[in-house]
Amino acid sequence: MMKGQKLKIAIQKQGRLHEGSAVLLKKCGIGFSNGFGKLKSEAEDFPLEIYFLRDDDIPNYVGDGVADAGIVGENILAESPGKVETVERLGFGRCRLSLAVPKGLDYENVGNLAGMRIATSYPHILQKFFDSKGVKVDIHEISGSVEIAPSIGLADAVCDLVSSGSTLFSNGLREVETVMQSEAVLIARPDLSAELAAVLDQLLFRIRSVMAARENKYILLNAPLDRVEEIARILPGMKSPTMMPLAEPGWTSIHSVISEHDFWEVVDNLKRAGAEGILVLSIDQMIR
Ligand code: PRT
Ligand code: ZN
Repeated sequence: MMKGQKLKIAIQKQGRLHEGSAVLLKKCGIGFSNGFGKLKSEAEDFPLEIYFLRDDDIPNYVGDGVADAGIVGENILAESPGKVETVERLGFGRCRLSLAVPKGLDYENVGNLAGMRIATSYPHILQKFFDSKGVKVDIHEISGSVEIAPSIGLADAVCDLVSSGSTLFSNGLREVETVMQSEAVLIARPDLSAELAAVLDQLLFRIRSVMAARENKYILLNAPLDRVEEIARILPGMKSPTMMPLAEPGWTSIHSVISEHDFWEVVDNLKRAGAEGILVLSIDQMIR
């Protein structure tokens, strides 16, 4: 494996997806250096070559076969769909592409925007959105600082990426419509050689283990033996909870894995059922 071909993966050089992409690869046990100004880096212990690029360029590099795979926001893919396959959603870089209007503007539905000038860096996605609603607008493509367009008289409304909403708020804009939801995704060329497809599969296996771990917690607790049955019902675990006797007679320690989503509810129920000394740990990888 180490001697064969290397999979070339493109990640954002700097910006909002850089950190998440680099941390994900590192959690997959893939070590690499990304020194300032570096264009590419070889992984130390995995047949991977990492390219550092601008996010907008990643789908094209992968589509043209310069890179084999990449990590990019769905918003970028949707704006310029190319010859790439989406392999996995990665659960970070979450945001939404939204329409926003000046605070004072009356807004009830998209029909209110008919005939207006709308500034955006996502003209294709936005055109499709308005076509699907049967509303005609005047789309102005601008490449950055979309949020200031209304205040300088360049547009009546905007369509931009939003995460916390504070940029819109501080520019006197009100979010009125979600055009699309987005998160980082792993993309790949559809025509990978069998050898590189196998490397991608191996990488994907690790990525899925890291993502599964992120959504789960390891829980340890002590319980009186006469409460074990009730507690086991609250803790489904991966198969069934592990039990280990405590030195104190009549007590046992119980270990299990719980989902982060209903975490607090489970902990409350455990306490009510008589669990004590509850410890919760995060998990690095979870192999299924
Ligand atoms: O240099 P390069 O071209 O690679 O980077 P870039 O400046 O084009 O992109 P970058 O780093 O800003 O964003 C990369 C990707 O991160 C985007 O394509 C999205 O997939 C994702 N992402 C997630 C976001 C945001 N959240 C986000 N909030 N991208 C941009 N924003 C901007 C938004 O445009 C607005 O200016 O943040 C501002 C809004 O944020 P809030 O928190 O105030 O709502
Ligand atoms: Zn960009």
